[in-house]
Amino acid sequence: MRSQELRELIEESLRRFIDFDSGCPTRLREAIEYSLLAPGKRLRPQLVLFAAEACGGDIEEALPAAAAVEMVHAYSLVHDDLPAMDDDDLRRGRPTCHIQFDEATAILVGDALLARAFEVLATKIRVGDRAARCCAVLAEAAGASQLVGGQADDLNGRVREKSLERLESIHRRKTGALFLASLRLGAIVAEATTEQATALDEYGQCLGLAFQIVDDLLDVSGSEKQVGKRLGKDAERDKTTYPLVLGEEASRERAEALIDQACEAVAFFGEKADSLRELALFVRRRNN
Ligand code: GRG
Repeated sequence: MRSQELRELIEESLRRFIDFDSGCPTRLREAIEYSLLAPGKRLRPQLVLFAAEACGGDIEEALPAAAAVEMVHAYSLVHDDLPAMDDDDLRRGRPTCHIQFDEATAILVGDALLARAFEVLATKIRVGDRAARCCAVLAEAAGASQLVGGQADDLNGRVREKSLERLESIHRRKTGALFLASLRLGAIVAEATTEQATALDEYGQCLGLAFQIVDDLLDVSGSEKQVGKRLGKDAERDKTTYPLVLGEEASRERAEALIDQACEAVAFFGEKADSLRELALFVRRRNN
């Protein structure tokens, strides 16, 4: 499937799965649409679909899982931008949710998206056993030991230890967990073999770290207009980053090596993993 078609399928599913009934107040609905349908890269939903495709599964069947993981991601961005967290006013090239609406609404948008993600998995993944496994995988990735734990450590560690080990531990949880969960969701929907699931896990771990290294590099040398969020905030907040710990050149080399490793991990899928390889190459050269 061409990437434009795939993109449209993802956008259409996102819209469809937030079609709340009349119990949802208009302003909340607008804020949810504003946040979820904003022009993001949709990397995580693509990972779900490409993983399913690599394992011989059906892309249409994986769409609810793709939408669910993007909902969790969008919730995390809305909450991360709040004054109590990263306090940002620009996201995806637009005012952040709490600036465009208000803080209480932004908190509720996150809450609603998180709940909806699990409702979609539980009700739209066709086989019951697979739906339950998808819920468990996404809940673990979004939970206190992964996404939320990584965010908590990141918020608490701004002026402390600047070791590579601590940095990677935060990113494995804050960024990597949702990448990995995306691949695992695709694998569950497509009933992957153990060998396929293991390869996707290695791909996901490498890609997640590479993505974060590139994110840190963009914060140092990217263009605010292209990236669509405020840059230079890591240094401003004394955050530990890859360029700070390794230097810019070594960070770039590490990202390259991780992307190569990700591509090697999925080599045995042959051309069925072409999309996964293309996505890894996009992460390497991305400027937004
Ligand atoms: C609030 C529980 C909670 C977690 C927040 C997502 C997050 C954790 C923080 C955002 C800050 C940040 C720079 C995170 C690491 C990289 C990241 C997740 C960037 C955003 O992802 P992209 O580039 O965004 O895929 P788009 O907008 O393209 O979807």
